Amino acid sequence: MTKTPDFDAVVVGMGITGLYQLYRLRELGYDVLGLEASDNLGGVWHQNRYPGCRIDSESEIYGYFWNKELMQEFNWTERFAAQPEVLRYIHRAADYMDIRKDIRFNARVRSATFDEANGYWTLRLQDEGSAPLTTRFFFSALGPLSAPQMPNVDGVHTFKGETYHTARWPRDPGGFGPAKLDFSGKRVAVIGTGSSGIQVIQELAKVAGRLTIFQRSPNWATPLGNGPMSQERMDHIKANYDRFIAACDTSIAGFPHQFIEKNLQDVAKDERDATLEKLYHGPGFSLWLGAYQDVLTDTKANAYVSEFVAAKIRQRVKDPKIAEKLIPRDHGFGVKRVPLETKYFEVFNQDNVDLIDLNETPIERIDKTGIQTTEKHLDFDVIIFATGFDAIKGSWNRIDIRGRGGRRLREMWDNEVKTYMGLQVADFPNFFMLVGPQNGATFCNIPRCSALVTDWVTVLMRHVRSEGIKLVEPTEEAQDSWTSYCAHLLSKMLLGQTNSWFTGVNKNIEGRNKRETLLFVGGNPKFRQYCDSVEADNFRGFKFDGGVARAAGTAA
Ligand code: NA7
Repeated sequence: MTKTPDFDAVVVGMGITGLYQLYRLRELGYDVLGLEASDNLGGVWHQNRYPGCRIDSESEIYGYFWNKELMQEFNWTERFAAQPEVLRYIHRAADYMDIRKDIRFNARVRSATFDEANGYWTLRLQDEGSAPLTTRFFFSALGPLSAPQMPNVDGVHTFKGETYHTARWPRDPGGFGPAKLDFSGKRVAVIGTGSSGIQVIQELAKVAGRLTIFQRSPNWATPLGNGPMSQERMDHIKANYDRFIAACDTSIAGFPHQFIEKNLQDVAKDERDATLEKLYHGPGFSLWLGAYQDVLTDTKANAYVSEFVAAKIRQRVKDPKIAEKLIPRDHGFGVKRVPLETKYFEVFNQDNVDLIDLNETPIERIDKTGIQTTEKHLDFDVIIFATGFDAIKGSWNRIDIRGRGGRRLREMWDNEVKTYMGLQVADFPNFFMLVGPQNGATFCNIPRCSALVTDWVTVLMRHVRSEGIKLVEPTEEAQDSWTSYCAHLLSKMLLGQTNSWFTGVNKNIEGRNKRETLLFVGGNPKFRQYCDSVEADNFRGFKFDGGVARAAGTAA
């Protein structure tokens, strides 16, 4: 290793996770740089500015718990904050970290190549005119949902009216929220009924002249339970933050909901129905992450809850034919991401709203004036694509990442995604992924769980610094063991047997029809225990400067 790189550590992606990792590395004494493709920080909260965009996590647990001053200063105004408030919060956190001076904006990384002779990474930016950067350590905090995906429909780019993708919404130049677009009286189409589609539909139904919803797959949405945050409640939260944090840290996905430690079938029908009723009307993911422990693993228990939610949809939607179309048939409750809603189902009782079931009448093409289905042509002023993302590995696939011997991460992952702890990949030394495939923070309340992962990576990087280590990478053996462990855990969950972005299936992308092991579903406490055991065992599974620190133990 002859040459000295420009930086000790570069963190790519300045969302909630990357900002914190950058800060922690700087505080450790590393010479750092943050790179962000966009013109400002905030990640998904900077980009996803569609009307109705908000968090499905209770506001008070969607934050940086390491900063006690910020926790005491910031007053959330709603129980589930809207996007502008979340972004304002992230900007305030950035003030506390004094981090903007360490970030280069409008810097999209095109490729990252490991230079074996010098033991560092060379990053090239999209902007051809910029010189490559070199860094010893390359941290990628790209976000699992940051590569927007358009539908693979003929003519998708030919429409002459207004088009928007929920994940690339125009911004209010002077504020944190969306640009002030006027949809009143307009004929608006929304394609997609995932979490984003449901949120935007709820809002636009209030103003659009005609709102036409193109639904391919309905979802098991449940009530969000939002409302204003009273000062009294905010004061209570501030006085009891430790308890709120503890509740998250002992729960499977970092939310303040715990599964009931009983199987559904073991509980008398009256009691279980009363419990499900209470959870359905409870806040946030109460029903998804707080019901009986077997609902997400046992087909019968799952079918029972699915039927319970189906009955709610039938109660809420006046037209029985439309209600049936809104009830999912291809998956049970909670085995895909559960969208949370506020009067979503009631939207279908409005005169200005139509539902097009794409299973009955698929879209044939989009043209200059509107959308042609197999049944009819509909003219629109606006088409909104709420068609999601090339999720999880898609964010990483957008960068040409090459490790030892020119190995391309993308090509390796076309075959099979393998990682150690969702943090590193064998033959890609000094390359770290945060909230990527198979990481403990990805199937989790991301701000909370990613901060815990970042804290742990910081412990590893402190060790690296104090020992003067130049190369960190996992052993193949540790990687195989971790990947098998993730696959084993996933196979026990019904969601592992279901096509969705959780399992890497995306009908809009060629070749993405087979399920993959992209998530660690063992839960936040188990992931942290694993991290602790690795640290206690002399960073088991990692190699430092080419030498094996210690043989990898079995993952379980
Ligand atoms: P999702 O959850 O991936 O939803 C995308 C929606 O778009 C979903 O209803 C899709 O139907 C639909 N879609 C995608 N492609 C098409 C085409 N070609 N034709 C018709 N409909 C289509 O993305 P979101 O942005 O809503 O949410 C992503 C995550 O962000 C969410 O889970 C939260 O964690 C935050 P499909 O189900 O594929 O049949």
